[in-house]
Amino acid sequence: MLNRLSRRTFAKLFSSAALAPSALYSTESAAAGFASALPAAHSFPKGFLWGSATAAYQVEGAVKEDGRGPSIWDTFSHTPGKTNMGDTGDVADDHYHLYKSDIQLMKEMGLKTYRFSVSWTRVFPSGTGSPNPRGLDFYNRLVDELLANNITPYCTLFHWDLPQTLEDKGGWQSRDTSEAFASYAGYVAERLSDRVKHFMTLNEMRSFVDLGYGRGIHAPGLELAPAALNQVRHHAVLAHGLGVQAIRAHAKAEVKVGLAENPEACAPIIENAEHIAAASKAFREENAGYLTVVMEGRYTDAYLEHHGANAPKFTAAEMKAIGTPVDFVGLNIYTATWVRADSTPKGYAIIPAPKSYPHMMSPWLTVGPQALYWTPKFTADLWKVKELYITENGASSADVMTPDGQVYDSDRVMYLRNYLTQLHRGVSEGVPVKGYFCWSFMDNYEWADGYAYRFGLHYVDFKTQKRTPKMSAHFYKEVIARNGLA
Ligand code: GBH
Repeated sequence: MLNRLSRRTFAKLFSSAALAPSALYSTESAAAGFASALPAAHSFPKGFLWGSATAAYQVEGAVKEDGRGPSIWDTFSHTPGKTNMGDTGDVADDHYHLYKSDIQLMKEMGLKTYRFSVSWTRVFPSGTGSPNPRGLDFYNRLVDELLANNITPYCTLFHWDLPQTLEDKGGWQSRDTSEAFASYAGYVAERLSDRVKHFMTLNEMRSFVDLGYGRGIHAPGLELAPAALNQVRHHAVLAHGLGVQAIRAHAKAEVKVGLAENPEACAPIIENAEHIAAASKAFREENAGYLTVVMEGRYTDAYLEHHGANAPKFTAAEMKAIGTPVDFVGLNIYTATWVRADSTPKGYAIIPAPKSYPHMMSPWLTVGPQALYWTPKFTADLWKVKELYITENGASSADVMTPDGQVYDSDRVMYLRNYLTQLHRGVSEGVPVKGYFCWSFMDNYEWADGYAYRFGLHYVDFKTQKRTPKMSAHFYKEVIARNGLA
C-alpha cells in the first residue's frame, strides 16, 4: 500500500512519463487507457465544465464576407504604427471557413464547452438598423456544429469589435452606444436562445475602456481626460445592465446571463487574517468602476470621492439598470495583484512587481496562480454569487515547432498546472466555480501585439492555417479526461 505522499509522487512521475504526444493524443489512450485510472489527487466535481475560449476578431478573418461591416479594430489595425508589424485580423485563423475542422479538434481534446464571441458588425453592419441575416447565419452554423459534437456553446456578445459607424457617432463616449448594444444583444439572444443557454454581455470592460479610451494602445486609440474616461466607463457598465435586461426580454427560452470581466485580481501576499482582509478590501475598491458597480448597483463612496468633479454623471434609473442581478459571473484571470495590509486609512497597499518577478512571454503576464483561488473566492464572498466561471485563463509562450513537428511548451504546462491546482483549492472549499475556459483554443490575433504572441493550446502556422496541438493541449486533454490533476 502506498501512503498518500508517495502515491502523489508516483502519479506525478507516471504522468510525466506518459506525456509522450503520440501516446496521449490518440483517441483511445487518455480516455480509456490507464492514464485516466491514475489517482487524480486534485479531482473536480462531477460535471465540471472544461472549456476553451476565443473571440471573433481574433480568430474569424473573413472581414469583408457576407456583408460584415467594419469595426474599430479594422480601422485601428489598418492604421500604420498601431499594431506590432502592422498585423491585422483580416485573415487571422480563418475560423470563419475552418470552424468545422476546428470543432473536430475541440472534440478530440474532449472539450465540454466552447466560449466564442459574436461580431456585432456581422449581425448589424453599421451597429443599428436592419440586421444582416447572412452574418447571423455564421453563428447559427457554428452553434449547430458545436451541439452536434456535444460541446456546449457559451456566447459573448461583445469582445471589443465596436461597429465603426457607432464610433463615428461618439462610440462609448455616447450613451446611445449602450442602448445600441442592448438592442443588438436582444436580437442575437432572440435568434440563438433556442440553442444557446449562456450569454455574456461584455468582455473585459476594464481592458477595452482603459486601453482603448484611456491609454490609446487599443482601438479606437483615444487618450481621454479623466471625466470623459469615467463617462465611457459608465456607458460600458450601463451597456452591460441594459444588455442583461434585453437578453432576458427577447430570449425565446430560459437562459442565463452574465459577463466576462477581468477584475484586478487582488491577492494577499501573506495568507493571514490581516492581509486577507486588506486584499478583499482592495479587490472591491480597485474594481469599483467595473465589477463592483455591476454587483452593487452603486459606485463606492471612495470611488466617487477619488474622482471628485471628474466622477461620472448618472441617474438613479441607470444605476438600477447597471445593478440588474446576473445569473453568473465570468472572471478572466491571468495575473495576481499582490496586496499587503497598510496602516493608512485606506488599509491596503498594492505591491509593485520587483524587476525579477517571473512572467510569461507577454511582459504584463506575471505569474500568480493564487489569483485563481482568491478572485473567485472574494467574488463569491463579497456578493453572494452562486455561479462562477473562469471565462479566461492562459499564457503566452515563445512557442517553437521542433523538427519532429511538436511544440513542447513546458512553461505553459507549468503555468496551467499551477493555476489549476489553485482553482481546485477553491472549488474543493465550496467556491462555486462551475467551469474553466482556457485562453485560447488556438494561437490567434493578439490585438496590438499581433501574431507574435501565442496563447493557443494549438499552434497555428499562419501561412498554411495548419493547427498542431502543443504539449499543453495534451496536458489539458489529460486534465479533462481525469476531471482533475495529480
Ligand atoms: C484578455 O485580456 C483578452 O480578453 C483576450 O482577448 C486576449 O487575447 C487575452 O487576454 C490575452 O491577452 O499592453 O502591457 O499595457 C487580458 C487582460 C489586459 C492583458 C491589458 C493585456 C495590456 C497590457 N489584458 N493588458 S500592456
